[in-house]
Amino acid sequence: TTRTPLMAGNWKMNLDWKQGLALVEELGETLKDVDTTRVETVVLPPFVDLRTVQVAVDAGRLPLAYGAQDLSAHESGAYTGEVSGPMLTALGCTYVAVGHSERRQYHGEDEAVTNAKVKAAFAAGLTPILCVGEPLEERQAGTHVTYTLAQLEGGIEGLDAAQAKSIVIAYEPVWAIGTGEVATPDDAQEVCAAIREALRALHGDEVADAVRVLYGGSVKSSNVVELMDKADVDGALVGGASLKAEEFAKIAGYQG
Ligand code: G2H
Repeated sequence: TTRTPLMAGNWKMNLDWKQGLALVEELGETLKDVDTTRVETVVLPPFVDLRTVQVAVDAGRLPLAYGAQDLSAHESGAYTGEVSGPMLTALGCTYVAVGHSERRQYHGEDEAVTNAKVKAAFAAGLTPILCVGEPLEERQAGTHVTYTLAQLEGGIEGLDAAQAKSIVIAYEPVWAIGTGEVATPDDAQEVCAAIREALRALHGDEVADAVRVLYGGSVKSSNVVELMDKADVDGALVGGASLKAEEFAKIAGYQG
């Protein structure tokens, strides 16, 4: 593949600013030995840790890109508790996760909201990492591909070709998230390939061949190599394992 692999650490709702600072310092050390240009390395901390990451990156102590786990669909104004895309861009963010299953499950975010947030991300100059993936019932019923592709199509509706080409898709089967139960490399490949073919049907070869499709769900340094071995898996969205500097550095420095 000619696509640059991408490893994104999703800290979720972990680490207050002091703990975030400690992890940032550790990551700066452990990533020294990692070629973060070969594998694009990204962290998605809580909003309150973003400024810490920005300071370390600007000082040359942390060789990675960063972003947020969510953003508002609105640009500014009376939306109490929300954080906008332009606010993230001003903090040096280049990525933002959209439609994570935990947003869909616990905050009722549907296709329309997810699509609006994808568009808000692009409007602010951010690259959305659109998360899709099926719950256990859909997997058991054998409808996991159809279900996931419907989320994909809803999420990217109305994008132009340039936007579609730059988006990142993360396939995260809900049953594999934080459960220790990783999808098999073949399971991951099946859906990641289906996502790429759906992009091909909608936007053509150039887009389909450029888009990074990540796998997420209990990725660790011990299983990342076999997942990355698959033709259509271009990286990982890493939760729990991204909270340990050494582990995350091993994932970013994996050797295929
Ligand atoms: C899936 C993943 C990161 P974990 O949500 O987004 O988390 O690696 O803890 O399963």
